[in-house]
Amino acid sequence: MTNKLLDPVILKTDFPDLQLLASGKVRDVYQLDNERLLFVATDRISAFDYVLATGIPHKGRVLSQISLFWFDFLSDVVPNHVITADVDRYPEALQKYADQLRGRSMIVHRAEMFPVECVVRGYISGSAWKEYQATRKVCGIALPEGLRESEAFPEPIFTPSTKAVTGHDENISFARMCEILGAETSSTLRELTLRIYKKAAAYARQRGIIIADTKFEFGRTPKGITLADEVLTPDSSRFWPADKYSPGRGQESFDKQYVRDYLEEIRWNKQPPAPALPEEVARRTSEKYLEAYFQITGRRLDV
Ligand code: PZK
Repeated sequence: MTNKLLDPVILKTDFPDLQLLASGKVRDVYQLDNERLLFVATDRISAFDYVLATGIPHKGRVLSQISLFWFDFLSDVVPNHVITADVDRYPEALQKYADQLRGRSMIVHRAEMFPVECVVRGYISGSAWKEYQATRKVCGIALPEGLRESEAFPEPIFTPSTKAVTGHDENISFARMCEILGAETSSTLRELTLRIYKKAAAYARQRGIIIADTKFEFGRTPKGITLADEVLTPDSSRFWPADKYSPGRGQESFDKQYVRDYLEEIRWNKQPPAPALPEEVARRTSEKYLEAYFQITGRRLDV
């Protein structure tokens, strides 16, 4: 019999003596000292831009372990910010939080982050599909006529964005990125982004997942330009189940489809407060995250 008390859903962590550096919809970053941060993934889930009242069992661990898999898989292409995810090797001052941290956290190098999000798209979807229909371009990149929704681009495209004041991402041209970061850094980030995406997407495709698009964040550390944040997770990417892929329409989300379907069904007006999820929707969604972890890594997460 499984003891569910061993895996409580964590919506809010409780680290009273740690200094919070940044808090996102689903993850939090704490400052440990001048060189090191503690990165923590909770079990929160967002949909239609809001964090829901219900957590998804195992989600924080699944997303952390997926990022760790990719950091290792990509370590021959780019250095990454991970120092360790082994809680037994965390500083003594964190040991009292070991049960909250295990499996869902990592200690990372503090980086000087570049204020541009490095987005790469292999398939046309979301804001890119809207922009293409209006202008036949995406982020200033001219594209062939006649692309259908969800179709693969002839080649993956680099479509950088910046955080606008609203908190929403604003697509920018590569020329604008060069004004912000300089041409040399911008070219390096574009080349790295495309190489990383191509290597990861080819691997995932063989394992039944289409990575339609994704977002990387880079910073500067003593290792040089370094891959940071979370990497190639369902939260930072569009994952599509390959066996259901069909261009000419929007695709099902690998992980959030049950959540979106439920929220549409109850006709939530998409204004706060965000509703809770029925237990069955949360459980089936949890199973999708565990399945994504298995499909990508070939391993089952202990539950
Ligand atoms: C850093 N974020 C985004 C916001 C999050 C993450 N290695 C690093 N060095 C310095 N800063 C950051 C990182 C990383 N990764 C990333 N903010 C700061 C962010 C909210 C919650 F978990």
